[in-house]
Amino acid sequence: MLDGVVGWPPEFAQRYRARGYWGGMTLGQAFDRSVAAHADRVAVVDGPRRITYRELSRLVDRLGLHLALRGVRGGARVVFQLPNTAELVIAYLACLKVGAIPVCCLPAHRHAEIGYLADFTQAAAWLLPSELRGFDYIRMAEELRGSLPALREVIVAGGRAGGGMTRMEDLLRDPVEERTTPGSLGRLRPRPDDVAVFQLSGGTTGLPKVIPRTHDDYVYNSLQFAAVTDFDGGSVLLVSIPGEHNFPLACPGIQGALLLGARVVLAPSPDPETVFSLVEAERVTWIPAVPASVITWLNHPKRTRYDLRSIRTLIVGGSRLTAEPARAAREAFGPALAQVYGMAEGLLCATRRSDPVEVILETQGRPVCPDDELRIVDDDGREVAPGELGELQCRGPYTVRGYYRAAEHNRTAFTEDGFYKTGDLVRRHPSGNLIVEGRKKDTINRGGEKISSEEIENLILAHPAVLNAAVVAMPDPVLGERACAFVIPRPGATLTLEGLCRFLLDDKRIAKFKLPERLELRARFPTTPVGKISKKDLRDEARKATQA
Ligand code: OOB
Repeated sequence: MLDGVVGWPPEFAQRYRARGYWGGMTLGQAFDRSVAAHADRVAVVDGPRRITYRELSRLVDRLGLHLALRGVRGGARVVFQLPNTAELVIAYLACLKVGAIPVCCLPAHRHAEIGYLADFTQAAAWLLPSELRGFDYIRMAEELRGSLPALREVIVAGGRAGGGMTRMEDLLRDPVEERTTPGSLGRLRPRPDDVAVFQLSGGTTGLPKVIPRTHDDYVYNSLQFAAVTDFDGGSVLLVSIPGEHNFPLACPGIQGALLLGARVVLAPSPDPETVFSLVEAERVTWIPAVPASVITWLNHPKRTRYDLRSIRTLIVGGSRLTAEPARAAREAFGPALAQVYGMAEGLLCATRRSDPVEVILETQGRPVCPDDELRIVDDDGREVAPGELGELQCRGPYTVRGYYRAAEHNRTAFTEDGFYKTGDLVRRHPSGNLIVEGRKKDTINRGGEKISSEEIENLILAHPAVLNAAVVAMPDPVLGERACAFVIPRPGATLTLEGLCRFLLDDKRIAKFKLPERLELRARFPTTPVGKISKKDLRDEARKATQA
């Protein structure tokens, strides 16, 4: 086990194995088994490219061998920043097979996020596009490289590479297997209880937290989620959310689809017409989506011109699906609509096809595993009465016991008996399903992308015109929430939203989705009885300001 990873206590591990949740198989082995059974099926559709399982497996093994020869194997960390293309799928599986650990960053991340995460995980490699939506990733890599001594390989997918970088295309074309004797590299295959993937937390702290998911737990995550949401080898999955996210990657996601012999259709973005035309052309059956996308799809004037009848499951989560779009989605997609409440830390809840309509519309589902243990507690950590609101804590065979290298934070993020404190405020619906009513944690959920208030506040505080700052959520009809920054300027100084955003983008170099979208200047902040900034009052002020 990697240093800095908290595993499950032996008695739990034993129970999860005995009950068959942990199958003792790595993701790579499970993929190989699927390839053997489905070699001629189409595995991945990426624009005009259609890749069969046989071909995919050949590319995965080739890239894996290249990585291993470069020392990217056996626990080495690999920063993933690839858009939804076949290269993402190939590289992900290649890493899993040689025991390199994908760090699930996003194409939207910039210097601040990548610089921190590559350093924190001591990443040996970084996979990135050359250019995307007008942003030059090669330049970012050139600018960051010098400060990342552990980073040996920068591998570029699509387009040109910079000096000292490698084009993934060149690796995929080079039949390295023909000149490498099998076994000459020693044992490459990881063990089922090794860390397979590093996911990123939704972030309540100043810096993002890294979530270690093992092969055993991540295989189960995908297959069990598939089982309760009617996903099987005949399914056609459409991925329009950035593929590194846990939801489109592993619930059952790209990985689950490929373990089952299903087809993965990659969309570059959730743009409505792109999605509709792919659904029609590929007879897509299964779509994971955030509420913001669903709202945009429902409102699109050309939706009814496309044949979307192949959709069997439209599963919505990542942020709360409110009543009105839920009803509209049910009208448009009928029994295909389902809800999921999940987290990169593990726990997955989903509504079931057999649930009564109101339960599908009003709840965010129930756990997918009989051994998911849930507790709803008050501020003192005592369980609340049935139906009352409280914070959800959870523990189970695919919920981590700690963040990577975060001993101190883990003491407050988990209970002594190993429950993860979700920070979400939930209540039980009479059906037993959960309703997610809000949250205790200080984050903004912007259309499913999580923003840590503390992270952005710390950056704003570095602005010379700022005396104090507080970032809160303000309501948005499509995204659900957006960030509103409250700032007390220094005496005589002033600040505009534009100036603040320029500072955050050009000086602090953060991902654009984290930018505040409204700035409110104040002489003082409302406080709580104990003298802390009252975020509740600020949220109320932000709400009123958006209505004005
Ligand atoms: C998913 O994962 P993360 O790690 O990006 O975010 C987890 C957080 C939860 O703690 C909760 O605050 C929020 O996102 N959330 C929801 C929700 N689903 C997630 N809040 C309200 N309603 C929902 N349905 O977001 C994620 C991971 C796996 C599957 C689906 C979503």
